[in-house]
This record gives sequence, C-alpha cells and structure tokens, in this order.
Amino acid sequence: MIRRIDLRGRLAAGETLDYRTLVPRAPVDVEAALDAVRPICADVRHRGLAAIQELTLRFDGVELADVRVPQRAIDTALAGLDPRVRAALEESIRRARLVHGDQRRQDVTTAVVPGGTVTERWIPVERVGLYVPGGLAVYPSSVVMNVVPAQAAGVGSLAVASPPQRDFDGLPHPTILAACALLGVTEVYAVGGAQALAMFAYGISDGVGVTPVDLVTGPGNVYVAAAKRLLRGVVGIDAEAGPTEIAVLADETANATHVAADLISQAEHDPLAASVLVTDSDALADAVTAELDLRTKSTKHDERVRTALGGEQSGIVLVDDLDQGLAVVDAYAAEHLEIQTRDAPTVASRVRNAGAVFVGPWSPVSLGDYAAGSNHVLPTGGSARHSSGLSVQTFLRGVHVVEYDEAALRNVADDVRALANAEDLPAHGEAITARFTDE
Ligand code: HSO
Ligand code: ZN
Repeated sequence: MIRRIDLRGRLAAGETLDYRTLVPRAPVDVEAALDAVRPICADVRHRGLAAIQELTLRFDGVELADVRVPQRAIDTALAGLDPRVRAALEESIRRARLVHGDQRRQDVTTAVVPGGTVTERWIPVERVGLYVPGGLAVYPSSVVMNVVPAQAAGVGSLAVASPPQRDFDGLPHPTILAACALLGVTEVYAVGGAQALAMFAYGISDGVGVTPVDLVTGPGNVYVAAAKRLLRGVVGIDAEAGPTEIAVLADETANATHVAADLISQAEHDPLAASVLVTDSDALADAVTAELDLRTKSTKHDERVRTALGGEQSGIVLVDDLDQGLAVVDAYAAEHLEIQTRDAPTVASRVRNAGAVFVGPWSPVSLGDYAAGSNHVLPTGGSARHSSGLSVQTFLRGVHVVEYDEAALRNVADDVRALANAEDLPAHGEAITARFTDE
C-alpha cells in the first residue's frame, strides 16, 4: 500500500537528481480556502459577537450566548480530569518548562566605539491568542506546547480559543479546559475556526468583549491556515501549520517494528499526514512494508492510517547509502525526522533541515509529541528549510536600543554624510550636521 521511490544507481548512471521534486509531498492548497474564509473574517470584523454567534451555529451547531467560557466551567473540567491524565499533563508541563525556561534570552549590549553602544533588548509580545482545534482529535498537549513558551517568554496576557462542542454543553472539550487550568490560563473562548482567529485579530466590543491580540499561534486545518494568511499583518502569526509529517532515515540496523509503529503514529493524525522512510536497506524496506500492513489492520484509526500511508505524500525512498539518504531528508525538510542508524548521533549531527530530530532507537516522535520537553509545534510542508518550531523566541521581539554620545556621533558624522549623499538622501546627512553647526 505504501509506494516506493527507488533512487539507487541513478547517481552512478550520471543523473543529476533534484531531490526536492523526487521526494513525496502532497500539495496543500491554502489559496483555495481563502475565498471561504475571507467573508468570515470580514463579518466578524464588522458585526462582532452577532457574526460569531451565527457562524458558530452554522459550523458547530451550538447556540452561543457569549464567547467567554466561565471560570467555573474551567474549574469543573479540572476537577473531572482523569487523575492519570492529569499526572501525565503535569509531567509534560514540567519538562516543557525546563526546556523552554532555558531558551530565555539575555539582553546584550555591544560597545561599538567608545561612547557608542547598541543593546539588543528582548521584549515579550504583550498579548497572545492561542487557537486549539477541536476536530478529528483533541489535543491538550498542544495547549501545553503553545502556552509554556509564551509564559516562559513573559507574555503578559494569554487567551485561548477552541471550538464549542455540542456534546459538552457548547463548551470546548473538557480536557482542553483542564489543560488551561493546569497552566494557569483563565481567559478561554468557545469559538472555533476562522471566526476565532478573526476575533483575536480584530477583537470584539460587544458582549463580554475581547481585546485584540498582537500574535496568534496554534495548529488548525486548512481554513485556520487560510485565516492566518489573511489576517497576517493585522496580527502576527506563528506559521501556517499543514498536515503532520514524519521521515525516518534508517539503515539495516533499525528495528522494522519500531520504524513501522512510528510511521503509523503520525499517520493516525490525518488522512493527509505524511510518513516517509528513507533507507539504503532493501531488507528493512521489505520488513517495514510487511509490518505496516500488519499493524494497520489492528490500529484504532485504521482508515485514516491506510489513507495517509497510501497517499502520494507517503513512501519508502530507497537510496544508495546514508550520504544520499541525508541529501534526501534535507531536501524533504520533514517536520519530524528520526535517525535510526548505526551511530545515530553522528548521522543526526549532519542533518541540516528538519523541524525536530529524534536520535536513536529510544527517541520516537510520539515521545516528543507529549513528554520529551521539546516543542511539538513544528514547521511543516518543507518550511523547516527556513523556519523553526515554536519556542520562547516566537514570543519575543529583539529591539535595538542605540545610544551614542556627542563625541561618538561626531566621529562617524563624515561616514553617515557620505552614505546619505551616495543614496541621494542629503537630509539624512543634514540631521547629523545640524548637531555640529560649528563644523
Ligand atoms: N505530532 C503532532 C502533535 C501531536 N501529536 C499532538 C499528538 N498530539 C504534530 O507535531
Ligand atoms: Zn503526533
């Protein structure tokens, strides 16, 4: 069911291979969703609460009296949380706080010349809106992964929005609310989809009111991605998250059962999820294919998994050796990359493009999804070539603070004037000259 792409022998035959076009990847058409999302954003902008109420009835089948989830509903959700799940979430939060706490940045002052300094000050974004989807799966873990770095960065005001559920009295899913409670988030809205992002971007003034945010983060489907694309500029965005991806670079030492289990673990997210194995071992490719068949039959979300593994976005890529394997995974730039080879740390150190790298037999992606301490909001669709996953940095802005004294400015005045004249912007030079009329 999973297709094969055989690249072996092609380099030796003198071919030049453009790996980016050879690796499997499904097109995700955010552009096409823009038309559906544009009127929704406009409606929320102009009609506020009334628009959100109508859209919520249409998309979620819920009559919304107001958007804000009452604190007692959040408290009730926490009280009702399975103690085992609570303990696991608390451990996940503890580990994520360790890692993200270490990402905090110090302000740095550079003495450029005597009397002239530039300080890079790291200032947290003031207010953030976090979107938590409620579709195929409910992800309290994603609440952790978004909230922890924002809090570690020192974001002052944090609001969460998640779609209201008919089965839960028109509130967001209780495990989402409970995760908010564990993280100390009290401002939660029962609004989903593009309307939630528009609400965050524009704010609403009626009902309880919602103050606009400066930055929205969080995963979502193609409509959420389209809303982010549309609202970017009005508000900052993290990234347009696409369907999840796992690539595994493996040699003959890898355990086929583990590799297959890991490929299926991410395929279970979404029929559009991508699972890619890159290997130089025929025997491993065959063993993984057999294991995939076997395990797919017994896994809970077998339909989703079968569709994802059988889709054009998934495949087993056969390569001549690990060097070619590394070239392939770098070109693919997977959201998650596992290295299951001999001397995995050395191979992993050569990877350039991946959202996150999971090294050796005991570091599966699902560990990172929940409890490694790393962040699971990662760049998809090849954007790991130029972007990073969510971190404290996402919620900070580096501001240059420039402070020169008179002598330091005087010393560089001729240079500024020369460059200003070269750009035919003499008023720039005059702004310097005006300070030294004695010259
Ligand atoms: N693998 C997903 C995150 C996730 N997995 C949430 C389970 N829950 C995207 O990195
Ligand atoms: Zn996952």
